[in-house]
Amino acid sequence: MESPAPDRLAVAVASGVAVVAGTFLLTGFTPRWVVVALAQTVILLLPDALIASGIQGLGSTAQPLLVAGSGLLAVALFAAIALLATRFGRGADRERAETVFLVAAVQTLAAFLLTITPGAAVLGGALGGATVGLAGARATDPVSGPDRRGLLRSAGVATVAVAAAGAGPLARAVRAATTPADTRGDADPDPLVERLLAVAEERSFELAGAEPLVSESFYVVDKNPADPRVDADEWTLSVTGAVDEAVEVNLDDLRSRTAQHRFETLRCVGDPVNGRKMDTALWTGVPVSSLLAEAGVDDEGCCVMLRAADDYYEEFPLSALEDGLLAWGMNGRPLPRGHGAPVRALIPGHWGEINVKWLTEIEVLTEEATGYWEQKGWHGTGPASTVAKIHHVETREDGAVTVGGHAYAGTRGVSAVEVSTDGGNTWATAEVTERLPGATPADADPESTEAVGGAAVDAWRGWRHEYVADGEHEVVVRAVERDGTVQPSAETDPFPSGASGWVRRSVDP
Ligand SMILES: Nc1nc2c(c(=O)[nH]1)N[C@H]1C(S)=C(S)[C@@H](COP(=O)(O)O)O[C@H]1N2
Ligand SMILES: [Mo]
Repeated sequence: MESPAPDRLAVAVASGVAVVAGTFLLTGFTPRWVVVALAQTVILLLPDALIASGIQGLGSTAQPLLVAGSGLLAVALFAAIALLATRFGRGADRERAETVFLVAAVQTLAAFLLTITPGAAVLGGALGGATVGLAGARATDPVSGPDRRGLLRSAGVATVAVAAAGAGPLARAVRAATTPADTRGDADPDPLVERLLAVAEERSFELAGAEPLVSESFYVVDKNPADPRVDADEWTLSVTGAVDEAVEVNLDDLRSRTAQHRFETLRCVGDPVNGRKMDTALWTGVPVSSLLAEAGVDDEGCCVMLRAADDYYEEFPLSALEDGLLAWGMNGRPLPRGHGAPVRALIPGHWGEINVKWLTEIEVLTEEATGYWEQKGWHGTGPASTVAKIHHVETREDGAVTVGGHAYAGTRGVSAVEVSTDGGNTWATAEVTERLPGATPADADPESTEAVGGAAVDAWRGWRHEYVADGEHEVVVRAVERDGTVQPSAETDPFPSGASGWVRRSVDP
């Protein structure tokens, strides 16, 4: 009466798939899904040095691989539980019921231990057990006797049923995870934001291969296999530590303060010198200083620890935070989940990593501490280094070549971009875009000229240069800061404190 091993294996795998799909129905692609929880466990177990280069360096490549691997691991784990449990319950009906219950109970327990999410654990376990029950019932049907094909069919049907139920949410999650957030435009446009975005568009050079001044696709880097989903209605931000009085605000409190729009560039410390982890957006929020003033920072306060809903934490000087923005809007839309909804910090001129997403707490410290990435060997809490990138090369039939890209120098600002077409022997001054507008109060009159006045302190500029080619040229580019400092030529890798050096590209028309 005993079904041969391959069939039991098939049932067990189907049961494992049922748990993985069943839990997904309730959690979606969030840290509470068993697969993502397993991926996070794997990250915790891997050596820091590997994580250090893995995520900030590879980021978008490493994470989907990790999630896929964890998916297989999760199926294997729950299949193994089903396999072990079924060994104890072969034969009579009553025993089979006990087997189903045993499978469901152990799978539920395992899913719960992994995710601390009771609802999803119970649903997953129930589906896992039901799959075994369904298949087992067919296999030992007293009329037809042992029926291997029936058993396989049941397992197949159960798998297909669960997969079908999960297909919708899964497709949505995959789409959300793989489509870069379109953060431009707005369903309910604010005329001031529209005007600022229009100005950015007018000032952009149109260069194939390079982003306009407001990025169409903004890079994403964080430590999470799946981003936290923070309920905006329940979200609060507290200011704690060395302050006169701890302050706690919710989103309505924040939004009731005088907001402003700021063009700001972010760059990841893991960005290679000519990489793509540097982008610019128009952010809407309130200056952090308004909240700090309310809490009253102690004189001994030197630094801050920012904490987030994904258990991320970064420490840096209080003085850097004082210029920061608590942003809930990006290019006129609510801040997307992947960029830290409902509220993130924006710290002018500093590496991306202290621009904490899903922000929940600002603790004022009286002595320095170590942040998440610094614990893994990075030094990314300071000012971003100056860079000029070549993302556009276009050759025309008449021999003219146009090269272009962006230059960024944090709050030091870019005053000029210089281009060499002979490997760095001689230099010409490139054409650069007009600076983006400065911080604009959200209640400014969109019609007034002041609304687009000033210049952004922390935004990149576009550059382009045309030359006539007579064969191969080595194009080199470097930025000049506002005080005349020329970007240093010494080359370093991104790890541990950011890439530096001049970008070179040999161009053969
Ligand atoms: N909570 C949280 N905030 C975070 C991170 C993170 O892992 N968790 N990653 C940081 C890093 S390394 C960078 S470069 C920026 C990237 O912001 P973006 O994903 O919006 O481009 O977010 C920072 N903020
Ligand atoms: Mo980063």
